Amino acid sequence: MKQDLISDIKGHLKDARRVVCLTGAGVSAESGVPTFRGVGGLWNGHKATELATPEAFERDPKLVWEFYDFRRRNLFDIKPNPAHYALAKFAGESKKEFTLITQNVDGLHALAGSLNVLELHGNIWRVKCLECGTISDNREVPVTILPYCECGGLLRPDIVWFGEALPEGVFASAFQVASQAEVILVVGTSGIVEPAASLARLTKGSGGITVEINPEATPLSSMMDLVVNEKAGEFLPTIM
Ligand code: BJW
Ligand code: ZN
Repeated sequence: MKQDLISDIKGHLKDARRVVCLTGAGVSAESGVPTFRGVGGLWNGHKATELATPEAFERDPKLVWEFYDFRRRNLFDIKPNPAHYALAKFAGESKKEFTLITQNVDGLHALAGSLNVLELHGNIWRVKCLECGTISDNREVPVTILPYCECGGLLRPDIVWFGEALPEGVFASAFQVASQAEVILVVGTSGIVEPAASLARLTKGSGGITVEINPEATPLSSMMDLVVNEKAGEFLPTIM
């Protein structure tokens, strides 16, 4: 059964010219990064999803920065896992038009060697000024709390919180490649956060093959052409 799935997916990948992979927190789970909605998605009694809002930052920027400082400290020693490396290798060697779209802000795909990753939800290693809008790299660990811009404005993580628009150019590119993909691999995402989750629907709607890799079923599972209930780091290297 598993062998059949592997050869089915390999066949689809071989035939396709345009391939997209959408990843979520599950792709970094085997590196030791907690997922959002799984065990470990709590910090000091706060749900990660409750701190990742512009309202939480407005109410208590120090608390929200402490949460991101904790996440940065955790990430500091963390390495990409075989899933990140398999995707980077596929992009480099397959001669396909391959686009990696991630919801993750951890930067692990780039660390594994993936280029031009479309980061839908921003990056934890960048900051954005609330006053002048300047976006800059900031790899401080621990981060200064509270950090300020040269202009005097408060800096926030350059991350897309609930209710905020995704970076326009990034989402437009993701929308375009997902609409044109012949195969989309949806890896390690609960598929409940929009508009990211709809990228798989776009591919399906334009006749592409949809493949989900996730140890658990998700709301996207029923529309997928192929579903593999395996861990990304164990399965991706076998198909890529
Ligand atoms: C494994 C594994 C292993 C475990 N291998 N797998 C339509 C309908 C309803 C609501 C909306 C809608 N459109 C928009 C909304 C609102 C909202 C939304 O989607 N809400 C839903 C929750 C209901 N969306 C937004 O607000 C978005 N903005 C927006 O739409 O703006 C519109 C607008 C337009 C113009 C002007 C203004 C506004 C923004 C969404 C931003 C999401 N941000 C976050 C926080 C980032 C901050 C941070 O990192 O601190 O991004 S939320 C959080 O969820 C994070 C993630 O990227 C995202 C997705 O989570 P993900 O990756 O799926 O993780 P988990 O934990 O949920 O799942 C992990 C999975 O891995 C599980 O399935 C496991 O089984 C699996 N797994 N181990 C493979 N080894
Ligand atoms: Zn500024």
